[in-house]
Amino acid sequence: PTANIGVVGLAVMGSNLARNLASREGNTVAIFNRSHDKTEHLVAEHPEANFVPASSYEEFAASLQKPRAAIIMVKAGAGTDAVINALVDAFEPGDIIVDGGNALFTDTIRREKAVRETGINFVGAGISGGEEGALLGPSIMPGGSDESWVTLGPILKSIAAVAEGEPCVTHIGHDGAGHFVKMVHNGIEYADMQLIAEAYDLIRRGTGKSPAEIADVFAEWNKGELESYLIEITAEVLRQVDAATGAPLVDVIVDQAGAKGTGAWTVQTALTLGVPVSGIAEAVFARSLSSHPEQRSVSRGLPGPEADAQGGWTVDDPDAFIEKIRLALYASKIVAYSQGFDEIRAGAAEYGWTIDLGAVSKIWRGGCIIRAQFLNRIAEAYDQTPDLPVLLSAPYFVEALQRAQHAWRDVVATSARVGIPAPAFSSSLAYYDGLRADRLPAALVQGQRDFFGAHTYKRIDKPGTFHTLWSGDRTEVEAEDTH
Ligand code: NBP
Repeated sequence: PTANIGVVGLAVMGSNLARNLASREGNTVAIFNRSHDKTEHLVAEHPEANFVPASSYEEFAASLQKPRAAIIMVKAGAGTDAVINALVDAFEPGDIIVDGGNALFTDTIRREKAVRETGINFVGAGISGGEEGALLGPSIMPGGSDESWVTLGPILKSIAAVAEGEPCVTHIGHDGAGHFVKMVHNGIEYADMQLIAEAYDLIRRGTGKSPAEIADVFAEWNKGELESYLIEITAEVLRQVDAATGAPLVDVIVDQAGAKGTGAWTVQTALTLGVPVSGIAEAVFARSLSSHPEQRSVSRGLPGPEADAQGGWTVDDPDAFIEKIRLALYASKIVAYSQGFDEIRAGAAEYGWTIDLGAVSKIWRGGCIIRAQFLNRIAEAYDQTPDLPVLLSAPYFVEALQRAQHAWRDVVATSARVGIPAPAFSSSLAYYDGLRADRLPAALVQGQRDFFGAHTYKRIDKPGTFHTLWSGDRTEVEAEDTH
């Protein structure tokens, strides 16, 4: 056997990952695909690559040095289970099976448990960066055992993106930890994209600037604290002119955003964990709202405000307005990341993972869709205080929020006043104000709960659990803690 790593599944992601692996010094890559023509095609297209093609799982296993390590890149779900079963049959105890697809972390936990019984290591690895990342260097989020990391670590480091001299891969934690973190990465990505879209919409409707002019605004923002891949590509998309009509491409694209489900997973998981990822949730819901044309068409005639953005409203000072939106975007982005890291913290506590949050932010600096300068600030915050209860309370972010908050409030108020939906901006602000509140109306909610369901409450002035006899004489009694 000559190969030190294998790839199963040679569609676009697997092919690119295999080519990336083969391009690195010292790697020989065993390759296998269910339909053999894809394997032959890849070998024919890349005669320079160090590939060992296999036409069966047995041949694939025989071509790998021990402990064998293979990365699966097939359609998530039933395909992944089929390949795992075949590899478990062909491999031996001590070998390593990596699922590099977008699996739901609970599936990864289940698979890891089942595969572990055979003595084989199973590693769920989140891989971000799309096709280009797979080929040139993705951000990689592997879970799995410490034992498998010994073999896999050097191989994954050799193919990962590099940010400021460091490879964008770290052992996230056991079993499903890697896919959990990848899931939250995608959730943050949804929020980031929605916030940028809201910023664009407000600028366009408030200033009347063309998409190409707004592209210049984003290109300028990309030189400052908002510098990121998503801001960069936003400028590119806005600048694009449709060849068929000559119109800005963004005006030709149907305004319905699709989703493959990882954003929804992030929110569903957060609901189960009790983590308020409201910005991410609004981003997922905004895509859902956009994708109901039948509801939107019957709602078009609904009344709007007097100063209606659809009726020729414009701002007096476009430059000042744009700067306010930049600040609102930055503040809301801080909230989105803070919520995402909160979910990782809560997931780690729930599933017993030890996750270094600073290390997570560092491996997102390159290769992945949310790569940004900003992630260095997050790493610094966790370096200073590893058990920070909420990211936005770190000194750097407090200062940034202080600087941004007036503009943020102004932008949210304006959007409400003129009827431009800014769900991610406004929910982020509500979250921020909720966190910093001295007292929340949750006290009233708890009172209501006690009224109709005898759910009890705690008092601010003495320990214990209490209930008011609402349907009796309304005196207070000490109650059993029913929480
Ligand atoms: P697809 O998701 O389109 O899957 C196609 C591959 O799955 C083919 O190799 C196909 O083999 C194989 N396959 C299927 Br379908 N069922 C199988 C089975 N029962 N047994 C064996 N092989 C089976 O490929 P992709 O777009 O390259 O994505 C691969 C993974 O990467 C997915 O999990 C996807 O979610 C993830 N992904 C990630 C990113 C990212 O940015 N990180 C981007 C895109 C995709 P065949 O050739 O014989 O049909």
